[in-house]
Amino acid sequence: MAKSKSHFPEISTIAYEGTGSTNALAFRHYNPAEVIDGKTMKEHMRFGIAYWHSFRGTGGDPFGPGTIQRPWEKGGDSVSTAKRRMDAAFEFFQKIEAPFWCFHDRDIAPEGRTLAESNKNLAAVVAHAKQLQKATGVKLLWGTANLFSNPRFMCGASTNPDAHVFAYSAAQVKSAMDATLELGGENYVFWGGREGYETLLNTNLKREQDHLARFLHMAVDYAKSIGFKGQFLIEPKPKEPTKHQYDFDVASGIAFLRTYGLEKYFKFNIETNHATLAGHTFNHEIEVAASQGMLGSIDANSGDELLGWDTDQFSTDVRQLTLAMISILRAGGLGSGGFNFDAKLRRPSIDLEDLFIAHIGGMDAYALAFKIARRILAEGKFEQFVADRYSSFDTGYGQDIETGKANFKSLEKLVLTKLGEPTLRSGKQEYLENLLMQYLHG
Ligand code: XLS
Ligand code: NI
Ligand code: NI
Repeated sequence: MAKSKSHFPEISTIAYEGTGSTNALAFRHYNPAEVIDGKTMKEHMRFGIAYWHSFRGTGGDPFGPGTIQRPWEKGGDSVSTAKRRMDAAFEFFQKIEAPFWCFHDRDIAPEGRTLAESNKNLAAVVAHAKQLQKATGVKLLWGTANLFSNPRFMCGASTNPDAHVFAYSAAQVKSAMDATLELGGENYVFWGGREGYETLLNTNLKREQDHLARFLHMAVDYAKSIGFKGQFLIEPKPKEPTKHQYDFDVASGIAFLRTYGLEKYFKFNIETNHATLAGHTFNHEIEVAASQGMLGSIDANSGDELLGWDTDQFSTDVRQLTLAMISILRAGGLGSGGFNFDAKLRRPSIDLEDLFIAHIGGMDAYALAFKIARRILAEGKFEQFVADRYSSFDTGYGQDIETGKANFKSLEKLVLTKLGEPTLRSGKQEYLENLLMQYLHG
């Protein structure tokens, strides 16, 4: 491949300068080369860059068009622009020290007038991406299909009332899975797009959910047929764009997958602000997935505490991320998943360097949270507290309850003859919150 000119000539590879640094274009906590437990930080964190935000986001909102202009965006929505944009993207991935990227089919290649034309465009750009991956060592964390932007998907994709749209969606996902396989993707994501409804007055909820399950079974079968070994991930979100999305949160996702015999094939891609929109904490969603061995990957971002929609901001909330990291590390990590920055610049953040600064902040916040969480787990104070809190189930009649040896009659007898009234123990929430503050702020 010809060595093209730099798209970021003024910015070199972001260096780790430590906490003493005041350089806005340096890492203060994420040291990619630092070895911890035999693995580099780069390997531990598995950061991914979301193509749709970082290279297709223009800052548009419902009140006005984009504000962000990039020098490589000339030549219209063509395959050659797509390739030039991708060159810029891979230069960015390298300079920001992210080992992974993620994409939707329609982010990377223009949609054609027909499906055949779209497939052709996609194949051309995927071939280009494959070369860039080889040249840079950047790998694909996951691929997915955009089944929500084109007007044909206005009433959903696999949950569309029209079988024609279902068929089209199947064809599109087939190509997106081919592309993901071709690029060695480690996972494939299903975010619900417009899989939900606006009003039950025009909706057969049961039929739509059956169709969604049928679609996912087809995806599982197709993956087997092409030898795709990556992990399938469901990304729950409670609302937006539809009023009610079927993959509402992790708990409803688990129920859905089990109802339709799909639980063996899927884990969850948990997005920080989707959790908040569902009325949960990020940490809660991680724990629910982890409790069933279904924690897959993270879409790292944040909402705004005053806004009730998916603002997709970069997060520097170290407290929240530390709590999330404790749960992730306790669950044994993310396996083939990673931390994908599903986050975008604010509309007035129009400088090229803002793209770097935003990711530096997100990466530093996660790296710092990772380090604090490791210390918390190593010292084991919270773990010990929780273990003690449940210790009455470790022996005697408590153990009998857990192992199924106790029943209502035996327990009634025990209370009447021996136990009497329980002794109350404090939950110590304030003590634990203060302890957390010590780890965070000394
Ligand atoms: C939208 C989702 C989307 C998925 C990928 O809210 O976060 O960006 O991550 O389709
Ligand atoms: Ni997401
Ligand atoms: Ni989102």
